Amino acid sequence: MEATPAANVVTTTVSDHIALVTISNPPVNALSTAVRRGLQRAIEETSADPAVHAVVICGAGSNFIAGADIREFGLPPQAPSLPEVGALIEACPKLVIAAIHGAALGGGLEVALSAHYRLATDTARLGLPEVALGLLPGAGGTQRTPRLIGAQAALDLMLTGRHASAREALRLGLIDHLATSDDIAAEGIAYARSLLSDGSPVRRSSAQTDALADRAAQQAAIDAARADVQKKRGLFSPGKIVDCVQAALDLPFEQGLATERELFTQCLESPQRAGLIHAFLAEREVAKAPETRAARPRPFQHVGVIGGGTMGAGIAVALLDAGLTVTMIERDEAALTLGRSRVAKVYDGLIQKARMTEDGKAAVLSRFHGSTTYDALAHADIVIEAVFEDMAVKKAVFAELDRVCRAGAVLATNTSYLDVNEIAASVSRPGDVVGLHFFSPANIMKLLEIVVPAQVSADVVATGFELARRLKKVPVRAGVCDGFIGNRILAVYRQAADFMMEDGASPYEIDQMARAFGYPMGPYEVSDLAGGDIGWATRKRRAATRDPRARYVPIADRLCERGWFGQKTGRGWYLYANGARTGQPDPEVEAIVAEERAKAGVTPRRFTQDELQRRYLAAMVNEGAKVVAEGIALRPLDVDVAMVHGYGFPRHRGGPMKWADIVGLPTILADIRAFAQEDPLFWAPAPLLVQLVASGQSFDSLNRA
Ligand code: T1G
Repeated sequence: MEATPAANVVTTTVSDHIALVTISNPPVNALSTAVRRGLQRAIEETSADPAVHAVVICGAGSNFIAGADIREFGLPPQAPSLPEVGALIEACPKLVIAAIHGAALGGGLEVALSAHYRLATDTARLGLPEVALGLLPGAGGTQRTPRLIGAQAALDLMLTGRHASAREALRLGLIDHLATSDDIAAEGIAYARSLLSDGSPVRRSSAQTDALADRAAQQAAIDAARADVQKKRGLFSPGKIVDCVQAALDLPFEQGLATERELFTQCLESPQRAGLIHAFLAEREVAKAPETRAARPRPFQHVGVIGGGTMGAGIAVALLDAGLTVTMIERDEAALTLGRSRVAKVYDGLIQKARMTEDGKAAVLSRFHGSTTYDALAHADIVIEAVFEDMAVKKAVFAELDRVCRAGAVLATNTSYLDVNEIAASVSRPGDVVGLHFFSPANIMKLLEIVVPAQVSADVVATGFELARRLKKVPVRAGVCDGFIGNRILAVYRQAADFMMEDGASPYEIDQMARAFGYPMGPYEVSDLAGGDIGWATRKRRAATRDPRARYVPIADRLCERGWFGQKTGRGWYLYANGARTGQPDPEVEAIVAEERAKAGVTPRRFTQDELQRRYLAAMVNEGAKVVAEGIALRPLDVDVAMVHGYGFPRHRGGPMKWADIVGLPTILADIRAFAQEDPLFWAPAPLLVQLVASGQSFDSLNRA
């Protein structure tokens, strides 16, 4: 999109004493330096213009203002700052009205709160989501919002980052008036006229006191929020937000503003800001693949799902939730009934939580069909196969699809590691075959690996991305290799964990390290949740091709041989007494670990948590670099998005490649070279990593290539 010349990002038209100030900075009217300068000029000029009695600020396009320009963070600040623009707007001697449609988020809402009156269209969304970027509202939001709506409501908006509807905003007191049409400029001008004719005074948010009057109640809300924040694993900015609202209660406005500025700067300098903004931008960048630029998706409404197991049923629910029509195919009626019940169970759960009605369920399931014959898919636009992970079984399914599906139908496999090229080559239309690798539970997990085989046509890949958009999934383009991006990297850092376990660390220490780093679970807890038998099958499958020189730790096999697969068998690495979802360390597991160490001739040693973390992450980053170098992932950011959305990598660290950039690639490479002293095969440094260090570049430099 052609950038709007700086001169035109803010325009002012005056008619009949009302100045209409319009911000036009596509795609979301972010408050770039040019917009801030434009707003400053507009307010200065209209303040000084005797013909102007009131000023209406609105946004062109589909939004008011989506906040500060995220891409400017980390760059040298340019004047005026947003707090200065806010102060100018608030100090304006003429009535200033913010006319809101679409998004008024972050700095965008702060601009509106600096105005004297606010109206919004019915579909507008208002919020202060800075916490999602590791920041806090840094343009007066933490001081003006509590003064308008009280500490509790303000903290709720700032700590959740959620978007409030216009009606809720009116109820809260964030806005004063609901527009009756979507013509926001006209609505704004009409509202300004009515305020002028009512003789409404200039009303500065910074001077409002009512909402904070009941000091005890406000303090209670702040204390409750502080207690809540302490539960949030290692996040930096939430605590600062609470400190700011405390300042809003305790201090005069200007001093509160100074506190906000100081704490905002601390958040800006925190690595979490870099990680979270990277995650925000990266999950939008991943949707831009060569195929989505080169081709348009094929239209689709009817999707077939082969298999009604856990994955098939989850995929069906995701498709139904996106408003698509679904036909599930199973080998016989009994299996089909099971598949149907798995789908229905999800909606029954929503009804129990009062998040759906029986009518709602019936309406969704009216788009859900089942059959035991493939002919039911003759008119399907897309078919997703989710059957047992066996090449012969997959090929048999695709042979049927090749027989019945209409020309132009997209044939997709949900395999998590099998060779998609081989599956494609087994049908008469390999150009229509693509991998769509969902993650369990498929109706919940955001990640969708779009696996691109050699013969696929660009519009089929583009259709995969469009499907992801419709399912509100985060798509990551992946090349064909064993495990694609995510599972391939998982296998390697899991090996690193097993090596540390055999060398002396307990599986519980390793899980503790991962949780301390920000993961919701450690690798052994994840194995127990997913089922140790899945990894066991992978290890057995790979045994034939494993490099005989490669180190192999059989401890996990010992547990699986005992049938200790995890939660589903009541024990795995942990004990799950009486169906508990949280496991207890198991002394028998530690005994097996000690026994296997002895067999391997290993004298166990102590590991610090720091060393555990360095090895775990170095293995992840090193394999990530190989995946990028081989073109399995387009860019390092694709690895980051896959690991954040599919493998629990802590979002505030941005992803393994971003984390490595923040730590410094020379440090990571030095670690890998040190670890390679013990095991040169496993710890062979990725040539891409060596090259980037040698040229002083970062992984991020490849994201921009
Ligand atoms: N700055 C720069 N670019 C932005 C942006 C922003 N604030 N918001 C969105 N974009 C880009 C985005 O990268 C994408 O680019 C395109 O716009 C469309 O976005 C001082 C510190 C507004 C609800 O956190 O939540 O203000 O990929 O795909 O689904 O206190 O974007 O096309 O090149 O998401 O319709 C606070 C972030 C900033 C809001 C629209 N604001 N944005 O959703 O489109 S911090 C936010 C959103 C701040 C002050 C502080 C959403 C949206 P590209 P999209 P969408």
